[in-house]
Amino acid sequence: MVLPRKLPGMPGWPAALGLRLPQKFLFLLFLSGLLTLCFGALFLLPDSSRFKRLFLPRRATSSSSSSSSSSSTRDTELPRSPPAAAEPRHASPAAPRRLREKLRARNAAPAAHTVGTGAPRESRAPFRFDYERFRQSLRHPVRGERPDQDPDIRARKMKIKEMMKFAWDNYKQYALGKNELRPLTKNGHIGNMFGGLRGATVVDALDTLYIMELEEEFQEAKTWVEKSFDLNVNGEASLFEVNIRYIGGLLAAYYLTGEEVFKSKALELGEKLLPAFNTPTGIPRGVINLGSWSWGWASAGSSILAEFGTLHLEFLHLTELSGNPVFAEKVLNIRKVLRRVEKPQGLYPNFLSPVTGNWVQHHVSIGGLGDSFYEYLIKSWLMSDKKDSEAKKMYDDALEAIEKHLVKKSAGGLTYIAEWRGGILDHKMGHLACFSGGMIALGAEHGGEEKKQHYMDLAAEITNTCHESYARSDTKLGPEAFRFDAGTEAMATRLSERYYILRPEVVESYVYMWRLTHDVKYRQWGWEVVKALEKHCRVEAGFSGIRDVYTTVPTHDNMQQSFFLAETLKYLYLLFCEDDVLSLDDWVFNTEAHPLPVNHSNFKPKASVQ
Ligand code: DMJ
Repeated sequence: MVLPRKLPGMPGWPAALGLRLPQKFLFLLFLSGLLTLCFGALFLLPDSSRFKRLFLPRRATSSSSSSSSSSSTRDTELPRSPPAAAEPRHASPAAPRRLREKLRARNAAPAAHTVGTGAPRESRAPFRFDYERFRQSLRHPVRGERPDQDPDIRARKMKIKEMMKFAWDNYKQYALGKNELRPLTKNGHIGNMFGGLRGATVVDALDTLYIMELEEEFQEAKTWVEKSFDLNVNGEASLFEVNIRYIGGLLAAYYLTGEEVFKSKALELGEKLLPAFNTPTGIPRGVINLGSWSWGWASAGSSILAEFGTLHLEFLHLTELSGNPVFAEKVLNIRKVLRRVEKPQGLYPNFLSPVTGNWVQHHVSIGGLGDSFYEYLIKSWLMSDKKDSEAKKMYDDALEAIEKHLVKKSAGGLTYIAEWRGGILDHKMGHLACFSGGMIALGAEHGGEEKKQHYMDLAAEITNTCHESYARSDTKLGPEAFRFDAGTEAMATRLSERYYILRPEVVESYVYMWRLTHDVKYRQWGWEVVKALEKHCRVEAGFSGIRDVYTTVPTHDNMQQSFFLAETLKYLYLLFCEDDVLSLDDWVFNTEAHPLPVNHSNFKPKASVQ
């Protein structure tokens, strides 16, 4: 500290008090402490304090003056970060102020069910999502029988409903509260993907039960969530799996029914996922310890594209429902890192270091490890009511690179998407990659006429190839992966790739192709799957995967996967519903087939009745 020099003939004021040097020093120290204290206290005054407004610049106080100007009214309506004490633990170092401002600007745009549209509120009033307003914004009823439906089509739909009831009843009887049913041994399976969370099948099944109007079964599932779904668990969980199955399932159940329990569980669980983002780049690691509020890392290494790239839809809805911007900030930051990193040939490799933000190795795939990242780009754009043009551009560019480098035609004329290993192609397509027919069709709808036709053709060709992988097997179910080499076309060549675990991706593409073309072959292909499931996968106490699709005396794997109820049966059912049941105008499906609503930005609520 520099003390002012005493001028000749002018006693300094501490000196004027007759103090010695050490005393002067202590006095000044005390004085500066007092000043700091007074200034700091200004920030603790109530927002309305006139005194505060006198001393602090207008911006710092504006959130309090909600009624004083239209812009500040909007400001108070925006989602707010939690109190300072709650946030730092999760605050990513890479979540800059600009991002927050962007998010605020986005949320300020008028939308059907966006935070920030409503009458001015008290700045401290708790945030409440307006569910009624959201329901009004839907353009179609979410479910329900259509009286004029063709009786044969209706009968098929009812058959699929019966399959769902059978799958649920057996799960309930033998495995309720466990994650999956083991239908041969008639017991439950817990596994290690969900970090101690239980009831994956319950949460995954909720919206399917609701859509199929299995009312009693839906109530059973809801009661389990209310009474037995425990979030205070300890253990290592996959961030991706917890997000797509649990968060996605709960969000969809809330939006469909308005039952608060689903919303509060989703938000509580969402909070528990936030420590995963505490990395130098803000790119989350794949595994998180749900019991720990600390860094919670269970594994080192790289993060997987399909995992950190498959959070966007759910996290935006967590912000939408809570008013807390932190969730959206996390995923917008992921977007930013991905936009900046250099893409080899325009492609996105599957592994990225959460520490450096660089690719770890150059393996590119639209199947496992990459798949739903691309899906979430196009669906982010659709979910934003086509406002998120950044996502659309990233999707368009990625698809162009994929088409240029990975899309191939076999000698027999089948179009497929190969995998890429540092520039060398692996002529293999995984079952997981078969969702891409539906995705490309969904995106094609929104290009110009020429592009639209081009991408619809590509989507149809890929879906046809995936159908071939089913048609060429003895069970009429498809293998985990199929190849196009050494004279093989659309068949597995390795023993380890012959299994079928009740996966949905092929029927998922049938649904999109059906809804967008109304070509009846997609319904026929879907019905072939129903028959094959009944014949080869239905056992006494549920449905089971099989170990080899190329033999008609199949060996069962004794597992009824939760995604069979969330996705496979839901997509099959929707294939035989009218288009306005979970209409694509109102909903996007997350990668576990949980419907999340489109944010209708031009929606005007009905004038309120006086
Ligand atoms: C599901 O959990 C999701 O569809 C995920 O995106 C990929 N794998 C399974 C189903 O095969």
